[in-house]
Amino acid sequence: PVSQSRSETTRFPDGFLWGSATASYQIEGAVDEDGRTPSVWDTFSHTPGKTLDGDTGDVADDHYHRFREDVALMKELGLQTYRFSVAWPRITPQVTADALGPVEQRGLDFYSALVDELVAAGITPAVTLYHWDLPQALEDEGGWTDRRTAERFGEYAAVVAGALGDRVRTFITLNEPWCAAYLGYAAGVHAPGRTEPAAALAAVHHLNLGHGLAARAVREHAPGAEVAVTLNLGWFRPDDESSEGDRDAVRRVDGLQNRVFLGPMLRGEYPADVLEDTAAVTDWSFVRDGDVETIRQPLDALGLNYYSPTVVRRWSGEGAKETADGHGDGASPWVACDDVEFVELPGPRTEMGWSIDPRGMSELLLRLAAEAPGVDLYVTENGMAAPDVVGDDGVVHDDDRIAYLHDHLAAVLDAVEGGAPVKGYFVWSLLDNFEWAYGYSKRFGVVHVDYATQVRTPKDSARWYSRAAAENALPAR
Ligand code: GBH
Repeated sequence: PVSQSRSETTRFPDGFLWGSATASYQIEGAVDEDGRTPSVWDTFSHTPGKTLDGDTGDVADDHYHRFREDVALMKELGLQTYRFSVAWPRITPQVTADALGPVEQRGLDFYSALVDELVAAGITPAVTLYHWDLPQALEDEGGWTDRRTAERFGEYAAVVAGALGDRVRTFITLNEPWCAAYLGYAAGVHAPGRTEPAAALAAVHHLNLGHGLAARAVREHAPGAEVAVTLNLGWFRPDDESSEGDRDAVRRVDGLQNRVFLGPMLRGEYPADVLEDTAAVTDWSFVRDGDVETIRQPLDALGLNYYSPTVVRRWSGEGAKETADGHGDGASPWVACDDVEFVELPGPRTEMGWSIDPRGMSELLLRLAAEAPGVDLYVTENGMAAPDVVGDDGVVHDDDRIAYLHDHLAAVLDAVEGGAPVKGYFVWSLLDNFEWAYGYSKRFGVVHVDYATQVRTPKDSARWYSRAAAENALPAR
């Protein structure tokens, strides 16, 4: 693919952090160990037909037992920071909607040992408090549709912040609440697999509320740490810039994916047009007095996960509807958007079928910089799935991934030059891992994992990324 970047400098700002990211359920395995109880992803992945080939996270990368080896690998690659998530069911395994229950010390000990190992290796820890593995017991009482889940999440955040806050640089409250709410409760392709549009909007609000309560708890219990949240903002463009209908389609999806989170988090208000657009689905009566003030907590940093662009247009209602959002056959995550078409883009795609356009990276970073002045930015995820082709030398030669990372890092530089305070970049992912509904069929790692033996082998992209980190600059592709 041709680089669409305008950037001419290849140096990153001094102190820029080069890292990698993972998530608990995708790598840990050890699902029955040290008191852990099931999460919604255990239940979902063990339900026939929900994940490709029935794959589960039961073993995954066995990181729970191999974390020292994995930290050593990061150190060898010269990675400077590591974003991982804490599995809530390891910390308070007996949680119910009404009470947090006792803290499981063995769960805390695991993450504490991981943090110690990182610090000893000179790697800065960044902790995500919620990357989708909700305790199943909470889902049984309504999950994110119930505000008590948000309340318990705030209490759980206080426990983790208190235990790890002396050594962790950044706490990220939520990873991609868009996915948790809409893929989990409207499209049903993620756990808990519900397909109820009204439930998804209730989940949006209670995830927002959970963010606010957790941000406040981290501030109190880990006063030295940065408070952040990670959003997967969409980069939406109209099919026809001159069409009012297409531009309105952009407004609609931007409202549902971006502004419904940014509004309350940054400005303490839900966008009026989103409330109006969704009025036939819900009256939003789950929003109580004071909630938006709770959601709007001072933030030190915002995390952006960016993978691909989206083009939309107003659907005329005639002929077959284009559904390039990947939800053609089933329920849609796009609540109240029956008249929005997702347009199939020409050009390069990743193994996920996602289009590639690095310009979305710089534009979204610049948008965040404008909307949240004074707040630091991180790219908390970016990367691509690519086929598993191991060369005769036993190494994956993933030139396409190197090109993808190069072009997106160049787009980060564009944003920095445009004034966006981007402080670091976390490649998704350190390791090949359990790719949610796609199971082990999709590989995002810069390090290859042989699932039969658990042997880790850095791909060419890991070596290339390692050089970028060492030079704090963009190497040639
Ligand atoms: C992230 O989700 C997750 O945080 C991480 O756990 C996961 O492994 C990783 O990305 C890779 O999937 O359907 O063409 O319109 C990203 C989920 C990806 C959902 C882009 C929306 C839109 C692409 N998002 N997707 S398309």
